[in-house]
Amino acid sequence: MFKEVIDVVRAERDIVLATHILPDGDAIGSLLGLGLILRNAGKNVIATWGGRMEVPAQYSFLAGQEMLAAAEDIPREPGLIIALDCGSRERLGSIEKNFKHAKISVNIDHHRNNTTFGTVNVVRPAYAATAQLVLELGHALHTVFNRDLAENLYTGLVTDTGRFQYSNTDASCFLAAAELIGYGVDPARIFRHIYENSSYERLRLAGLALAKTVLDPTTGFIYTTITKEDFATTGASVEDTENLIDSLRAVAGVQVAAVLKETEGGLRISLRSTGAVDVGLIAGRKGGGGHKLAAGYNGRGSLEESLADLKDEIAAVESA
Ligand SMILES: [Mn+2]
Repeated sequence: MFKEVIDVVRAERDIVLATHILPDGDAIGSLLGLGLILRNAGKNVIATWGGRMEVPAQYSFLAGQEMLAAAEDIPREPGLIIALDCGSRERLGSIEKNFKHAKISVNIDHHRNNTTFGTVNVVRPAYAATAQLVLELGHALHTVFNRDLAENLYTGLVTDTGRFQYSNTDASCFLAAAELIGYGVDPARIFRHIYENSSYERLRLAGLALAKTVLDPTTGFIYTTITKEDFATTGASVEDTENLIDSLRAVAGVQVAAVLKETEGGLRISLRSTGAVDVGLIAGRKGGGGHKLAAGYNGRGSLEESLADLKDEIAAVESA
């Protein structure tokens, strides 16, 4: 699976790693995890993503952050760039042009609608997390694993599987987890960092958002909205909305959950499905990305217009 990747990695000394804007646990864990693998193999590694270069607080414990560099500090024409957990070149944000101008570009991902935008592509939708692909790439490169590296990959695995509860969780996830625990990962330590590291601002924003939740019991569509005022009142940031949607998805009878957020960069719409509706299809039609159970896109027009449009999309998918 990784033959071509290994060939290009062996031939290059300086390697740029990139992941998608507003990186989640799998994005950061895969980015830093592969960074540590390549650094241990003697490579000079720079890791980055487009937009604000700030590691969300719940991932600040992860090792390898000294490899991170701001998007503007990346070579304009890298010899080798590897995108991780990124469904399309657009999702790279401001790194997109460096990716386009790279001599060799590699795309390692598990999003089903990945646009195979690299010169070398390893896209495996059957994998629950990109971190699982990085683990296997590590094997192929004969990596000596340690706890720092394993914690990065475990973080990707635990976040993208919803702590091993989503329908993408299969035996291979538990085998990977068992292997990573064997390298020294302490699941309780990771749990505390990722899921019990909530800020007061995040809690207050969740309170506002949950109080506004609307459920349509006939269609099973549940949603809430977060306005600029909500962010301002609570002092919370966009990153603070990351797991909010899971609370909506958890309600009995829900088919599709949505959170519509007014961010600095415009209206951002996150979608989750409990299984019957493919939200990746909906997001894909709107120029966004994601997979069957989790997807997102940028809304057009006002919050109200985007919400009406989303309701139409869901009705069309459900009646199809
Ligand atoms: Mn992922």
